[in-house]
Amino acid sequence: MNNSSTVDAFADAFKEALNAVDGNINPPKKTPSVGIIMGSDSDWPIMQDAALILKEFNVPFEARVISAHRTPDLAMEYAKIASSRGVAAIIAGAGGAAHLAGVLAAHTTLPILGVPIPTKDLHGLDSLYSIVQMPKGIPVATFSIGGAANAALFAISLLALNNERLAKALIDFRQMQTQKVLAKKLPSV
Ligand code: RP5
Repeated sequence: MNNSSTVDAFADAFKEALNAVDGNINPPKKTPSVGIIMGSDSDWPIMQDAALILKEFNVPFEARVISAHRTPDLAMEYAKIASSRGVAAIIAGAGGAAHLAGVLAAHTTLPILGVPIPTKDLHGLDSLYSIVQMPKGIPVATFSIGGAANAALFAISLLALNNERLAKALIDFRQMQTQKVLAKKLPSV
């Protein structure tokens, strides 16, 4: 087997494994447009906000636990073949020494959207600094601490560049938000 067929065989086996492994929260029926990756299942209460937004916009996604430190090979392989699997953007959430988004970005030119997870000791500032301070040449778009919903909306904006349905859905979403704000009432004093 030459080098490239070894890589192809590995990629095929990996693609199969991706859809079979437990912990693949949303095994995609359709090709996933967005990958939601997080360093631990403890990140899910934050990262599910991204999943809920993508579901609301009917964007196919997958959600998986992959750790930059504890499953480094998987992180690399996920990023390497994401584009060939139809993934157009990856939302990566991690807490503490949060290298996941940067490691994924090192192995793909797909847009990587980093979500700093709040932490007990440093309240997510550690996660924020770890994700936002990428070296020149390997960008990660960094969102607010716990900002998974905005990361998903940003991913949808990227997809909407070539998708009229999503472009219109984003406008509708903004209009709905406007209506909600206009309908707010303050208590009387
Ligand atoms: C990070 O370590 C994860 O992203 C998570 O935010 C944090 C703690 O992980 P667990 O100890 O809960 O698995 O890698």
